[in-house]
Amino acid sequence: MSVSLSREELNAVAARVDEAQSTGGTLTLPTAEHEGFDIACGYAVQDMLRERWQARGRRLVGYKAGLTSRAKMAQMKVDTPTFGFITADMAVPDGGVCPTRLLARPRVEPEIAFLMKHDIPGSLRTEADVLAATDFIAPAIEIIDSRYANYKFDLPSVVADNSSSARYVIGGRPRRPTDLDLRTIGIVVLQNGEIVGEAASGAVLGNPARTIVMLSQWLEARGERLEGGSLILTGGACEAQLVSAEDSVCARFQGLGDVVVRFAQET
Ligand code: OOG
Ligand code: MG
Repeated sequence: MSVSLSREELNAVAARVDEAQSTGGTLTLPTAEHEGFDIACGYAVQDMLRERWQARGRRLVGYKAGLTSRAKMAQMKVDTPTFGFITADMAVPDGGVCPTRLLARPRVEPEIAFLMKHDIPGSLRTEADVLAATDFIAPAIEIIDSRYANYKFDLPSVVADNSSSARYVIGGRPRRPTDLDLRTIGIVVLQNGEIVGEAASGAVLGNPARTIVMLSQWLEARGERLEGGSLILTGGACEAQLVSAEDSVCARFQGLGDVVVRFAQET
């Protein structure tokens, strides 16, 4: 993979992303600041961010995919899925409170989460491979937070911002993958009691298991692999909704129960 910026330049971008993500600050687009900042540069910055966090003791628990549904691609005006990493301390308990103080412009989206059973040696090829390697499917709310003003970004920039990853809530009733038809799970999102989003799980690449196929292939191309116990957020099934302090959000998943989170300035 060719990267057109020097390590120093990429490191400087990673330091700015780190600062914005830690304080709820706003970033200027790396693509506007550095000529030639491409997707490879975005992932190089993301890797540096991951190293910085791991060095500070933040534990990697898995990955998130972004822009895997048409609704999300249309909303954000980009046309390729992206990946990011998630850490243990990003989790908010189901029914818990998510503080907004350190978030810039949080949004919520309903996602199907996978918990992998064991290490996946090579890349997975089919949806059946994915189901065989999956321990549980759980419903989730991802709380994304773009550090770019007005959610205006391009692919290399959003990748550098760890695909807008911020917090996540895993809840409901986890189920074995073979007990579900992963294409037709009905999802309704309520914000302060009003329906603000509706989708079927198949809005994500026809079947959210497809996200795991793409993720495992992406990891394989990077010389990494999907580890047993990894948690994967497969991508928002419908458009993300902006939230603010005092909002309460419930995502209701057919056969998988509800995921609930409330937002507050402080806890
Ligand atoms: C990019 C992240 C998208 C998803 O599930 O599609 C994402 C963004 O919209 O800020 O997490
Ligand atoms: Mg998402």
